[in-house]
Amino acid sequence: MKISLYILVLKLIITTLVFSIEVDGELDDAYGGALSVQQVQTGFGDPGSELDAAYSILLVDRLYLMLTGNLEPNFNKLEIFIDSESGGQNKIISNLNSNNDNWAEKFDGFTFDKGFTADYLLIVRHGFGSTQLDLDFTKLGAGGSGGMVGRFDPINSGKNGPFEASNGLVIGFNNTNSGGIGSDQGQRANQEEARSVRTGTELSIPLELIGSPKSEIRMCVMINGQGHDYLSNQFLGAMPEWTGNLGTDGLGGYVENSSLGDIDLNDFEGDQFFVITNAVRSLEVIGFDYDQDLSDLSITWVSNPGVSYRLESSIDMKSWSDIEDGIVSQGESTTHTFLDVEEKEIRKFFRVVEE
Ligand SMILES: [Ca+2]
Ligand SMILES: [Ca+2]
Ligand SMILES: [Ca+2]
Ligand SMILES: [Ca+2]
Repeated sequence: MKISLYILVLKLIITTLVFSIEVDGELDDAYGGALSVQQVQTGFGDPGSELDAAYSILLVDRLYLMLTGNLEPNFNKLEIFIDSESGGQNKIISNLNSNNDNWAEKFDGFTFDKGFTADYLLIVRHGFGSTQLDLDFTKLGAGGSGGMVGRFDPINSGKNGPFEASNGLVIGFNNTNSGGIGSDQGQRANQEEARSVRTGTELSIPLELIGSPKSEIRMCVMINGQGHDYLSNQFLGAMPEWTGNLGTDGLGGYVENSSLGDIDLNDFEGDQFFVITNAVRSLEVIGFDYDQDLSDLSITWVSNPGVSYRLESSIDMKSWSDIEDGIVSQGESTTHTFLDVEEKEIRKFFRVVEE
């Protein structure tokens, strides 16, 4: 017999289910597999600047992004273009955009692959005081705006995150990777090594900030030189084998006082963007059943494969105690059953925590 009486309790559970993504510049298991892996060794030094792989997960109202690799503290720019709305710019037109950090002037005429129309840009600069990270956020196009939303110092603050910016973005940064891809510029990267890197730049982006996207999100990630005018060969989606640094002109040359207008990503094989198709995973308990005859209590929740969970209970929602841990995920949903539970014992609050 299933009792509807506990629907009230169920609602309370929904609000307290917790997934554990820590924004600390370190890859969490909850991300799952890589969405994009580097194909070419870096032309920006090793250790220097490299992009090994990209991971992402959407949870409730946030997009989490983990870019493994390194960013040299010489003002190299990590540029993350986001296509999360219809419309936007397939070709960057300088005077349609906010020119924070002088990016728009330098990208004037730059063209993305067919199918990518940029709506937002995140810039991570590394180098001020040799240790600091600056974060810029830009909404492209008419009515858009851009500027610095935070300055953080992972080295001197003694932690890798989370650091919260003024607009709700959260960043974590761990630059200690010494493995991953090598620096024989343009040669095929060892993708197994690239996948083994677990540190780099991690971001938590409020979905509201990027237009509350309802369908897939596309990202074009690249590492640029200090003036936004000398591109490396480090892109995700990755450049094809034998691609060296693009430079200013797409051929590796530096052209003073010029833009990246000669660069058209359609000229490089494959898509230099990746797609985040994960439907938003709601933190949801989907079943709470008490069998009065057998005195069995079953709790079912939406789960991630390959992780484990802990169930906790509370009588006041303030202090919580473990009732079971190490519950191995059963896949897309997980059910845990407690046998012989007295009815008064279920008049409590329950919550599920990802371990
Ligand atoms: Ca993390
Ligand atoms: Ca778009
Ligand atoms: Ca490396
Ligand atoms: Ca391309």
